[in-house]
Amino acid sequence: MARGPLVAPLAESLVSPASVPPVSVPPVGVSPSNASPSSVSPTRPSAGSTPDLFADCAPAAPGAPLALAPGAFVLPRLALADAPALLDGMHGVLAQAPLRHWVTPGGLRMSVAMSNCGALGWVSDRTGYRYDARDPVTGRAWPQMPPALRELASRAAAAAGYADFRPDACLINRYEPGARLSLHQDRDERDLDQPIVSVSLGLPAMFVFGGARRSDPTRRVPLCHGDGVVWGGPSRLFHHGVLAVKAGEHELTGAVRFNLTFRVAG
Ligand SMILES: O=C(O)CCC(=O)C(=O)O
Repeated sequence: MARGPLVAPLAESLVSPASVPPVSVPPVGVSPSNASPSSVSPTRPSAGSTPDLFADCAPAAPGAPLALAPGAFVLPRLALADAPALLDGMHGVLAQAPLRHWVTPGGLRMSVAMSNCGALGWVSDRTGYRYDARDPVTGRAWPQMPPALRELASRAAAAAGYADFRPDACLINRYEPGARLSLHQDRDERDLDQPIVSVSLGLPAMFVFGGARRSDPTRRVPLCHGDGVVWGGPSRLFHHGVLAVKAGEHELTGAVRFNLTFRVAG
């Protein structure tokens, strides 16, 4: 996750649920190479209704990529079958590099707990945001990226039209109910030609995807267990965030949501 100078700390007000109209992302008959913003037609629920994320997240087979913005795609349930192996691999990482709540340069404790695997890990403290080859908590190199994670990331990228994606960083985010990630850009990575690949596991969440400017319109994208999101090319630096996760129970993760976000950072 790249949060440079233009990226606000985790101020809870940056993503205002009231100002972000909920939309669903209907299937569209486009391939990654021909997507345009108009490929997604927002459909709003009737006034006053709240999207039922749990109903939306009933297990389903993987679906065709849904165009979200130029270069950005939702990959419905892409990781459903791999989820147990992904969670096994992730827990192996967390046994070596436990989750922790980073502090932002502004001194705020992030509500999302994080850890990393791969050659580089995303860290934050009072001195800034950066990628580091060592876990500042343990002093050791980050655990290796489990093959199941690496392979899934490459497959997701390929499904969105990005061939040969070889991530060297996987950020593990754990959301307890109420945890959220404010609107931000991922821009600490060295090679911005490489996409970001994100995989959701466990409780559902509402992902918010905007544009190059913080003030650009945003759309809400419900993310379910097994969903992938890939953004790169023209949307690589688009702002995004996650609204506060609602309480619930998932058969594989219990009361939390995990997100694995893969980058080529170095
Ligand atoms: O949890 C998510 O779905 C998104 C995570 C994210 O935006 C990030 O790690 O930069």
